[in-house]
Amino acid sequence: MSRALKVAIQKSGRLSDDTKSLFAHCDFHFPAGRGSASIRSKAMNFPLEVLAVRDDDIPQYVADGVVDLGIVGDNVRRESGKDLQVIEKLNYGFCRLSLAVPIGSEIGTVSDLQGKRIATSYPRATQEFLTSQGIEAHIHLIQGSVEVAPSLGLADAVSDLVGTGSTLMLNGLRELQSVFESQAVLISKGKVSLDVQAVCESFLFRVRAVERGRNQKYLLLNVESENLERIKSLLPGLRSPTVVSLANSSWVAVHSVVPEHGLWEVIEKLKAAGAEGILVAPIEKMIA
Ligand code: PRT
Ligand code: ZN
Repeated sequence: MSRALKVAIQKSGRLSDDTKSLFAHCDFHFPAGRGSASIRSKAMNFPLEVLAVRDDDIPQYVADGVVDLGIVGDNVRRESGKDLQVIEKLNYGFCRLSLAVPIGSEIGTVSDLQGKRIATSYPRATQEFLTSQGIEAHIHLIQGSVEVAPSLGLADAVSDLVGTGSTLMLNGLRELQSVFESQAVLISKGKVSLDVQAVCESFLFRVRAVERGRNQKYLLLNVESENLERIKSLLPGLRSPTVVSLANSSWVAVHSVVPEHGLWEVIEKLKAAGAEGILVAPIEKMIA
């Protein structure tokens, strides 16, 4: 007998909107009305039960088997120290854990951190990094507003999450070294249990289709046939692009799927190579 797949997600925070949008694009529908007040909700059209909790609790729930899967920042998975696998990177919630120091600080490189005080909410990851660099420093655990620790005289440096970097700047800090890059990930404790394996496969099939589609664009352009080979060489698509003849026989239309990352640079090169009428369209789902 199969049962519903249980997935823990962040209840309210930086990952919750993107996670809800991912689920909506996967066509998992939840009863309306109870909204953010409900911790547990069952999808109406798919065997899926979602547990909405604080992100810090998710690794424990996955490790204990309370849920089959979880969605958290990879930083939270790493810091938990639990043996949890990343099943899929979800391409949102991008940030990095970085070591930073006050702008006027004498600390210029990571090796200058020897013997210094570092404030962080990520003691495990920070300690692991320092150990890997052969540095002994004093780690001060602070939950929240780590960036003010140096100005309060509590620390010489911080190890904190950075998104845009504006929080560091506003607090007179400069990045010394990135410790690791993070993004939202789908985690599990290894193989999911047998009674939920088939449901898990179809859940992953949908998540992957949406997640891949989100990061690719459908690109259409027209080009004179004599420039076609140059255009083809610039398109890094899945396979070779589709080439369609046009009413004007010396021109063709080219259709291709291209990664969103670096798209502007590709478009500039395509234009320089003779592409005209370039259209970029979103891809809702992409089945590999
Ligand atoms: O309530 P709960 O415990 O569930 O949430 P939380 O407050 O612990 O986490 P939340 O919602 O702040 O973040 C959830 C996840 O989002 C993190 O674990 C990261 O994986 C990811 N994420 C992405 C970030 C950021 N970007 C980010 N910028 N988490 C935190 N920040 C902080 C950063 O440290 C800084 O203080 O946001 C502030 C603004 O950053 P800048 O660099 O853009 O100025
Ligand atoms: Zn948290």
